Amino acid sequence: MGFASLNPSYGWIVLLADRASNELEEVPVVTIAGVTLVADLAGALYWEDERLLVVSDLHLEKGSSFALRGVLLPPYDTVATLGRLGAVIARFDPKVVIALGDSFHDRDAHGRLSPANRDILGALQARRDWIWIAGNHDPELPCSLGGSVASDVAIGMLAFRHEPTGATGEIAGHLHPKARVSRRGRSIERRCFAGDGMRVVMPAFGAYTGGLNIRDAAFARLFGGAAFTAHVLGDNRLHAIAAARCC
Ligand SMILES: [Mn+2]
Repeated sequence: MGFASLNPSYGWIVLLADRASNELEEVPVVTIAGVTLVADLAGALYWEDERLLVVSDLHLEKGSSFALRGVLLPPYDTVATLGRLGAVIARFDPKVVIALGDSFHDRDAHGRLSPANRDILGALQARRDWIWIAGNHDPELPCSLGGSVASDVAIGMLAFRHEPTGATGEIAGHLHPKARVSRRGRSIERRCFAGDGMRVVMPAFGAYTGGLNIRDAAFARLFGGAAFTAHVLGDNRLHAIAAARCC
């Protein structure tokens, strides 16, 4: 895969050449501090130059976490989330994967991974640099999980951390942004990337994760008002919608 050309009339779309078939394809992108990343509709970002894939807030074992407290959810969230992650990894074949924190729903959640899910995770990690960024739900992850653990990572113009600080070039998670838009009298709410060109907050990737509406004050504080864009994850494309137009 490689960028063919930027289409300035759309801004967030480039033409991507599939090297194998030599076909051109339009893909959505999000630009952060001058770096253009492919936005995958599953809720991941891919940095072609670094062959780096980033996902946030997997919240693995959320189902079993609730079960421990007597709230029964179907216990299939981990296998569903790992399955979607596997599909994204197969699409991009990244050299580096960053899990941007809250990868596990609670401090002990990694210990509740079933042997089968542990194997699935191990297969995803094979032949890649895997970085677990510490989140507030999973501040301490053991080496036995594979990969390395970090509080944050800086590469070139970009900084990867769990909780957004608003710094330039920051890719963060934690807030689980969702946007609600009304169209023809119908209101829909979908996960989104929230960004203003200099920083972005990623959607939660996990199967059972809730979301925070981007009109919440937490986003206004981060972006200094509503001058940012919701890159909304649609079924077939990414919809760039001004935050001020969301409700
Ligand atoms: Mn968090």
